[in-house]
Amino acid sequence: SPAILRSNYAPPNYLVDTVELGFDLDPALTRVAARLTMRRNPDGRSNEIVLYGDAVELVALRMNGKPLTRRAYRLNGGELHIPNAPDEVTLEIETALQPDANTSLMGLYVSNGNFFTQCEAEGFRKITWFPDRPDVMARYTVMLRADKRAYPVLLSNGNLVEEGDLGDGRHYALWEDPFMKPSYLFALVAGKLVCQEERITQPSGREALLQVWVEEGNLDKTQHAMDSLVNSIRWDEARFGLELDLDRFMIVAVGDFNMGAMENKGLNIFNTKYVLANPRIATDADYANIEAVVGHEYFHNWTGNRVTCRDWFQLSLKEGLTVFRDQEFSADMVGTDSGRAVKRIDDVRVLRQAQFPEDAGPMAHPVRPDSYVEISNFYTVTIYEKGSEVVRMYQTLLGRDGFRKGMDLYFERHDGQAVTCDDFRAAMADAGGRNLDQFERWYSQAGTPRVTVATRHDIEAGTYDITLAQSCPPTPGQKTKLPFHIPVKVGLLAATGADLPLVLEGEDAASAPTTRVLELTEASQTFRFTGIEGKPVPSLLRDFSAPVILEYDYSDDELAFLMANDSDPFNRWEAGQRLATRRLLTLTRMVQDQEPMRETTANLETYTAVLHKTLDDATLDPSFREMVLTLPSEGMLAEQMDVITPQEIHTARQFMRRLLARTLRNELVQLVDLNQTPGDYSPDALSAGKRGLKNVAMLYLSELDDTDTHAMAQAQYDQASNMTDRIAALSALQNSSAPGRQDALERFYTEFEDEPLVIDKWFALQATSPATDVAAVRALMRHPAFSMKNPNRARSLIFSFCNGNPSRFHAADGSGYRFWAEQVIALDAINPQVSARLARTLDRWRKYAPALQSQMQDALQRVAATPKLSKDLSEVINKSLA
Ligand code: BAL
Ligand code: ZN
Repeated sequence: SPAILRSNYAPPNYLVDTVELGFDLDPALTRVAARLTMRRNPDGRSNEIVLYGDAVELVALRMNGKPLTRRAYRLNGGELHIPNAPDEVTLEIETALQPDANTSLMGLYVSNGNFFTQCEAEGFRKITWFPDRPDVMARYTVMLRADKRAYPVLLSNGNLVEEGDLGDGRHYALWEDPFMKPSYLFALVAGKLVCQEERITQPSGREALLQVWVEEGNLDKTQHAMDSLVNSIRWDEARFGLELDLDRFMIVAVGDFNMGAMENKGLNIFNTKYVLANPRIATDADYANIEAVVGHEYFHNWTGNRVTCRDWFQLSLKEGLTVFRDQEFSADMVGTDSGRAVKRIDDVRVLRQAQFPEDAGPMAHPVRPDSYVEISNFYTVTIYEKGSEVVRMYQTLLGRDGFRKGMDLYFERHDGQAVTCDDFRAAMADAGGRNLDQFERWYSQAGTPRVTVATRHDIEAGTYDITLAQSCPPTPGQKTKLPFHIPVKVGLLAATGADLPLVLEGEDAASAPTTRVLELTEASQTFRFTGIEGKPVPSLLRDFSAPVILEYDYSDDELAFLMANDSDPFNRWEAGQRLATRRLLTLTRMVQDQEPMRETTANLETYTAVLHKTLDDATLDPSFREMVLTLPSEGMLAEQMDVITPQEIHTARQFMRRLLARTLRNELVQLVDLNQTPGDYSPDALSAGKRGLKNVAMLYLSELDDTDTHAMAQAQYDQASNMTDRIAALSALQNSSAPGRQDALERFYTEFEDEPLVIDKWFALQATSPATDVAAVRALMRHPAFSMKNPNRARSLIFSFCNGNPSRFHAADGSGYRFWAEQVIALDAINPQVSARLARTLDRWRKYAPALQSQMQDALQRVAATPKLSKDLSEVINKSLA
């Protein structure tokens, strides 16, 4: 398939004013009648109408009332061209589809007997032929007709204007969306569903009906999603002055879904995983994720729907911004400073673990890509998470108020439009009175910049120089890079641990701040601070102020000092991670060299001493202490190595875990005792933090694999009153030789057999256990509860194994890679988006040790040689092998 290029963008030749859609819903054969009123776009290039269609049968096509003969239009793959069209056009298009045969979960499909749609990015063209591109915005009216008993609930975007019976057991509902929208925001839902609802009044006095729709039997799991929705609405009013613009806002949960959720105007469709929760089935992490995703989709109503993307290259315009908004929302919901830091740490962990590798691999692309083959492959951590970091940097550069002014100007200028990342940057620059031309490189250049720091203290002059130098490695299609505009937040710590006032040379010393943003815009720059008597310890890139890799040659003692004293909680955590990473990489090298790992040579004392102190510090949030106690993941460590050897990383990390468990045993036991949360379950940050700290301690203790720790995990499993404690205990049991481990696993299954989201956890727990090899995964695939067709289930077993069990997946005999190839191929025939995601697992094969590399290459080539691969999958495989 040919690549689509950003440079080829041309405005549409025709605009669509209104769209009337009529659906006769039937799982085996649904008929769709579309009526489009269109007119020539003054900015268009010609009088040719271009429509897109994908695997949808064209039954009839009429223009201005007359059937179009086969000679009057040209069909060219997925495009239908009508040349020489009049200036004003009414098109009537009839199509036929088979929703129950649609396993791609794009367009109109059936899940558990109900109808759902997914149109972003290009699913609408699976429903009808249409100018399916985001810069074509229209007003939609939708008539749904279906059997009343099988499909009592009929939903679409906007307001319900009419409903009634049609005779012969069928009924109808007519929906009207008052807002112009691109086709990717169209949605319909039909089926047996029930809802929880709530009415709210907004500051302007406008009232709105909020609904959360689920299958019957799940009504006891909707309260948290509803609370999260109400909180999201309140937060967007308070922080950005943005109100809900609809009379009715619906969330619908569906068990078969490719993504997390979808922001269709007024009718958000969600993966059940991000809606359903009660203490019995959902963990603290699930509760937090639901809050974040409900927020994310709700915030899209302004950043995405009211102002949308001109073309799909601008995807980060709405996604980066909306991720930033949901991150800020979640942080504000926690409230405390160290709670905010924990959220920040979580987000940075995702960025480093997933986005940095993407940016250093064959799929690397700028935040605003220049080309794609299949746009579905570009719903990436770069577009989302790096995009969010780019938005965060505006806030860092302009301040919170300046950023708000920029947002206000953005809406003032572009409400109702389809715009570009440049438009957003212009609003920020103009509102802030700043030149942000160079900042554009964050959108156009891929790769993670490296910032190298050198310092120099001149005792006599009392000056301290910080020299920042930046570089960025080559990425596909981009050999050389120009300097970025990088905000580097810094502080300087005195020997007492206190922050020093930061006075740059030539500045007035009065009221100097203790944290400031250095703006690095050149390849190298030196910043001179004055009035620095004793040698300070620099705290660099506070709050992770830019998505870069920062290198500075800290001594172990300096890191321990920062870990104990830094007023910036992010950097306090960061210092601990740097110390741990050093130890772990040393240990990994010992394993590689077949040297025995020894505590003394591992030089762990500095690290464990300061860990002791941190864990005992009851003034620190439990969730923060949990973060400090968590070692860098195997994936994070892999990122630090030139040649990745997963087995050795695993062995070294396990060694360190056991060592820490032995060294800190008494503290860990105490943490378990002191952080119990008796009484009714509450997902609030403090309670969740306590459970998190207690459970991470229990998991460490399980490494000791003795009767005491077995008994501790078994007791927690038996007495757990919520899923967080239950699954943590189950995990600790699985991580040991406890006699009750198999029995607990079986009991867990029986108890939650009817809760698909919990059975996903059951599969995932086994898939990620170092005890589970490929053979065991294959056996689990034969379990009656396993299905390849349900994305959540496929992810819970296959993805969890391939991405979350490195020591087994990277088995020396290549069995993991052969398994991967088989599953990628099998999934592609069912659902290309899911298979292309799994394909990404091997895209960095060149980073691995040669013996693994060649087997990975074989597996990739085996997939490449398979006939009839989807566009999605072949793009990923071709780029990986290129
Ligand atoms: N727009 C696709 C799903 C999301 O990012 O919300
Ligand atoms: Zn989004």
